[in-house]
Amino acid sequence: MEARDGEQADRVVAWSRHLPADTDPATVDLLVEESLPRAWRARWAEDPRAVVALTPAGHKLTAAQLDERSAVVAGRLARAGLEPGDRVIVSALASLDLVVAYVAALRMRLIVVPMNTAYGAGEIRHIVASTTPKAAVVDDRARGDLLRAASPGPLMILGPDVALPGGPPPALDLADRGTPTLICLTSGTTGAPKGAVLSSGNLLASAEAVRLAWRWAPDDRLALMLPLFHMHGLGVGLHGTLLAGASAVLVGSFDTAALDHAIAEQSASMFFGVPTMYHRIAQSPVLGTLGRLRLCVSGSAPLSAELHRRVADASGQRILERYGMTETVMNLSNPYDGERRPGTVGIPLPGVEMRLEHADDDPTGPGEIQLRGPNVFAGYLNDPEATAATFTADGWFRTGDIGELDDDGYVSIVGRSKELIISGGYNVYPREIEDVLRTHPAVDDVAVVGTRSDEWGETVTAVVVAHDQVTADELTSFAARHLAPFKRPRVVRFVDELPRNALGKVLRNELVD
Ligand code: MLC
Ligand code: AMP
Repeated sequence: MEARDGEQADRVVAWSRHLPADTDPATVDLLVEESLPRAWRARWAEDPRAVVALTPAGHKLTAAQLDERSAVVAGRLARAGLEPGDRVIVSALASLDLVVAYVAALRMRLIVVPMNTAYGAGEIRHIVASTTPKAAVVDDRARGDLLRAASPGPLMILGPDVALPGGPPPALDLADRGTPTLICLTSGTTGAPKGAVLSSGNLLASAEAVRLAWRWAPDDRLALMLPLFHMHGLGVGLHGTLLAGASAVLVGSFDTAALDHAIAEQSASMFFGVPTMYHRIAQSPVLGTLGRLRLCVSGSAPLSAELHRRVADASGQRILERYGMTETVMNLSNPYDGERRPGTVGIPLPGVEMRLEHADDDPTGPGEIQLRGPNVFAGYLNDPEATAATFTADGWFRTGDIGELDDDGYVSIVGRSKELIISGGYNVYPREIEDVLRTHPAVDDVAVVGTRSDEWGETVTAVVVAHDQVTADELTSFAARHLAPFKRPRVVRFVDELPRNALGKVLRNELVD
């Protein structure tokens, strides 16, 4: 027991390096506000006139308006028959209406299923079948039609303005830390996409951890250019903004001119991006303006030390790299005060415990990153087997990422044990692409791998054995008809045979450049 207490103290010391010097780690309780909606309401009451979100054109939403309008939208949704625990797909670009609709859903304890706006019929069918939604909020009529066609029962298709008849608001803000709040489709370490169920406590703990670690304050303004259908934009960007009582400029999609506008004309103080965005920034005039921001964060994919240095040299901005995952929201981060070490993802965030599980007996080398903490989800929807496989017998979450610790406790991610390609911050699962390409009549065999790319991090590359005349363009177009555009292979290589081991497993490492 004594050893356990000692271990616990080590962990608190490790993450306390994220706290301001005058904060006693013993007083930090990430879940004290119990749920996101309760925490948000407390912020709105503190300063009802504060702007919480604005558009690039300058349209603003105040705390009081978000409180009032989200209650009105909750009244409409309740009148339409939605009840706590019902699932709602949300698939739209960021807008003030979308934020109101999302907050309304969480306040009345609907479970939100975020869905990429690039998804086509096949992906949509899978999401609808696995999450059985009652309603969907979309900003595109064609996507609404695909959703309706995919649904065996009635599915209410709504726009972000939720233009339904009004009704009395239902009970609001009753979520507690255990209330299921998001179902995010992800493949975890293996297999087909599964629904990771995140509770309000998971989401609150992570948002509070980064609020503390990054000194997120009410006068901060985030240039929010990430999509709101993935954890980076939603669980960090939007949840953190509302929790800090701060504001965000909602930019529907990323471009460097829009970032320049948010900094120069709308007083943005922070920017969060994936490495592809920093790659583009580094080649554009906005690089010179980046130094005006209080904080720039990178995550979702590895940021090369070279790009980190290039941005620092040209702008004075030392990007803070952090590491997260859909199932665990935010895990590790470089410190705000103290060294931001290029090529590393820093140290565990407040509340997060991390260990490296070594395949061999060498405790100093790389090992699988395993996590515990209030940020870690409880499991996959209707999939106890996958849930059991992703936790160790003693209750740690297996990330499938391979990490290495340096002498100062900074972690570098040096590989992945899961079959995953990360292109521009989007996850692509080789098996899904291979399954599609195999249905092409000319294809005998195929392996899909990620090859190195300066812009995208990894490029989806198909290595194909074909028995008939077929061109790379033909295969790419074929894939594009069945998959979201970001998943289609950008490179196709033809080979006579795929390298396999004695058990017939493709040796993917031999195909990566
Ligand atoms: C767009 N395209 C991509 C792509 N994004 N191709 C490969 N990988 C991507 N990520 C395609 C488009 O469909 C288009 O295809 C072509 O590239 C040109 O599009 P573009 O206009 O240049 O791209 P753009 O729209 O600017 O998108 C690039 C991007 C975007 C980097 C802004 O990919 C993006 O927002 N990425 C962030 C994803 C994210 O939020 N990840 C967080 C996951 S959460 P075509 O065929 O029309 O030419 C997570 C946990 C954590 O990982 O730790 O955060
Ligand atoms: P997702 O399943 O979309 O949430 O993606 C999570 C995965 O993104 C992690 O398991 C990592 O492999 C990767 N990832 C996130 N942040 C980083 C980072 N800073 N460096 C390297 N990989 C990262």
